Amino acid sequence: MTGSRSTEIADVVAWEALDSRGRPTVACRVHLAGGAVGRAIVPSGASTGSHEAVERRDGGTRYGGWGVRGAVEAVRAELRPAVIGLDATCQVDVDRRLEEVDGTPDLRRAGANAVLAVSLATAIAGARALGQPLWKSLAGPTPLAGEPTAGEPREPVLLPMPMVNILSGGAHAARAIDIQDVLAVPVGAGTFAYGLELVERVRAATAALLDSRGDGTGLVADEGGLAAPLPTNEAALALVTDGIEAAGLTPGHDVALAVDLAASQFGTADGTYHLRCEDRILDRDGWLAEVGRWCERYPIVSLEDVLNEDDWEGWTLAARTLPEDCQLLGDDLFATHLDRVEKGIACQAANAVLVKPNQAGTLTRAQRVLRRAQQAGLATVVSARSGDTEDTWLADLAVGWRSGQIKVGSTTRSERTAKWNRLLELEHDLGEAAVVAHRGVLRGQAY
Ligand code: 2PG
Ligand code: MG
Repeated sequence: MTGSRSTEIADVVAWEALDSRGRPTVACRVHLAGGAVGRAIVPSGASTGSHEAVERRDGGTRYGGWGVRGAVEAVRAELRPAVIGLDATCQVDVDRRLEEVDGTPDLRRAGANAVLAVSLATAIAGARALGQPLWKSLAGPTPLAGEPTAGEPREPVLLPMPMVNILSGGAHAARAIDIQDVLAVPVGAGTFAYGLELVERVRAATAALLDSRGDGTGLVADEGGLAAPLPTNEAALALVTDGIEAAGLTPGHDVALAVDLAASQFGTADGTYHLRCEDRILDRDGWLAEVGRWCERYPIVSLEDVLNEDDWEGWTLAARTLPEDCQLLGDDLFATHLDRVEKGIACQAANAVLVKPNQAGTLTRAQRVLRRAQQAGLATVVSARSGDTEDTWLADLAVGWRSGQIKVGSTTRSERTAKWNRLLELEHDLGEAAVVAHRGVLRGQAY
């Protein structure tokens, strides 16, 4: 479909920017014929799954090999000419063209970072041209080829329940402990703003506890959370649960725990799990039994990447043996890939899907994954990356796509607060037209 002239892509500009870890990343501006401009900067993970769309990095010595000049050049020389003239409000068409130009399933040739930069900046430019906030232009049913992205949002608008990083280990905190993130979920909050207030109270109280125990709070993890070399992984769960109590809140009632185990990071090729900070190696059954005990002792409502990313049989077993009321969330397992989500649905491997646009490579691919998961009754969580940027589009995705949950990192550091602040703005502006997701969202309810 050829859009009205004003929404046609007139130019695409890309350059090398920095992410929150100080690594280069692709930034992009899409200019439309009518004057609207969209700008986006691509995030990047540290504990990347092996089935993600592939970022293009320069290698060599510059920036330790993390440079993206090649990806920027791919935008200029290949992606730009391919999308000029397309209608920015027909996201499916733009994304399909980008995928065709790359020509590889995982977008490794031009680079998934190059492709996503154009995809995102197009969506933002399209929304501007329509005079709509981004969340609104992303709302409505999944568009088909040739259909404009915008649709009428369902009422009430659903604000996501936040999942907030309190303490980190693994790849986000120099492997101080093995599990990657202990997060707080304000399950008892009736508004987004109050939920954020509760989890910030928990972060501050947990920091004070660490300080009083002499473990210090000088270390800041990649996502702004606390980092401390604790003696065991379980100690991290105990610490944050104590933090909830120290904040004057009831664990499980006001604020519960979510854990991103990121088990592929310490799972070994022979199927065992190597807990280095405890000097223990467990087989799969032993590891699942350990996690099951944690669920009995601590108010855990969500477990992410509990097993290795390719252990489908193990995941099905985990879904049968871990507490039924716990969200079993696949990140590296699904890698925001439709085929992997289909497989997960077929073998009942998990009951929730983490959606990261840069794992998919285009917004359309990410949206299809989210819609398919929701259609199958799975819960969905949109997620930032550990190397993120000041952009706020993820907050708008969560609202427009009715993800129900969002994971952005801590309540500190501006690349994190930018997204929380955008959600606070939306809650303020939407007033009674919006509700925040209630705890049923962890069971795939409330879309
Ligand atoms: C994760 C993400 C965000 P990374 O594992 O869920 O916390 O981390 O971006 O490093 O993959
Ligand atoms: Mg994860």
